[in-house]
Amino acid sequence: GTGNTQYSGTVTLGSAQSGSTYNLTDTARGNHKTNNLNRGTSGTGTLFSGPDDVWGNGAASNTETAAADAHYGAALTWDYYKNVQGRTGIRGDGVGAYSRVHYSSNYVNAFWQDSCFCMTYGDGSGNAKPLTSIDVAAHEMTHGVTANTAGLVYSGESGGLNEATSDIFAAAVEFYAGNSSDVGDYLVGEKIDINGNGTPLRYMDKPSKDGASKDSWYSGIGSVDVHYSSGPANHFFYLLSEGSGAKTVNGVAYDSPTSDGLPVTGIGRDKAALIWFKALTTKFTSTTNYAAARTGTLAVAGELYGTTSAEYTAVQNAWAGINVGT
Ligand code: ASN
Ligand code: ZN
Repeated sequence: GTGNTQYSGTVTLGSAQSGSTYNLTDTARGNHKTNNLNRGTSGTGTLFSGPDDVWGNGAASNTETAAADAHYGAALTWDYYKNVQGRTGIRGDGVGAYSRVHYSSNYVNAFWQDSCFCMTYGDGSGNAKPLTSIDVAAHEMTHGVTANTAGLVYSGESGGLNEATSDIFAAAVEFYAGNSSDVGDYLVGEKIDINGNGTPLRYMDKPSKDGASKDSWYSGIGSVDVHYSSGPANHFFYLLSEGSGAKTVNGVAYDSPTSDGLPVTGIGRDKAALIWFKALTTKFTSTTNYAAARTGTLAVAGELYGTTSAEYTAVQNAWAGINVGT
């Protein structure tokens, strides 16, 4: 079908047909479905269906628009994990999840739940627009991937690494999408405009730009909210991908400092994301902390590229750049 999304322009959506009715079941992606909660807060909601295979009109006032965005974000995330990381579905078993849109009223968040194997989106309130952008979808679905792999406990340092994993793959999926309306960046939630001034929720090049996230590891970081203790790992990923200093990517200007003042030479986001994914799925455990994440990613870099490689050195230097190891 055709989706007229709010954030990503006109896109192709996976749908199913039953008689003369179409519905948002993505048969090519594990039958991932998108359902309407119609402002409710419980239950699975109602599968989006209708007489034509065109979904939404680009405006939030149209009930189907949020569905088009959510369905598209889920499809991109599915495609990214399958085509780039070799993982088919959140559990790796080829089975799709489902999205619920129009959760509650004036709800300014989105979330993943293991219990329903589903993700849920609010419509926003005031300045904050519906929470259905590509990066938010990828962030939430990645919570499902993390829960079904490393199982990083959602508190303390492991909680920060859990959050960072969702932000890292949010960026990776947004770049992978190559969508000209929602271009790839190292910002999280920039389309939602949650602050009403065009700023994103989080910045990966210098996380402290949000006023709360930490740029570097310190003893005691495990006591701050996981959405802020994620900062150093997001910063690590940026440094490993793009290197330190000033740089413009897809028209967005970044300037990433290092805690040790030493430069980092980036290896590109594809290699950085591969290293993080392999560490998440083969090295990290539920209690992995920052020091163990360093050990795990170095082990993966050694396996993939060798311990004398530029990639291995970059992993070491990026961790040193956020005050983990030397
Ligand atoms: N949107 C938030 C997140 O995915 C919800 C939460 O705090 N868990 O991190
Ligand atoms: Zn999260």
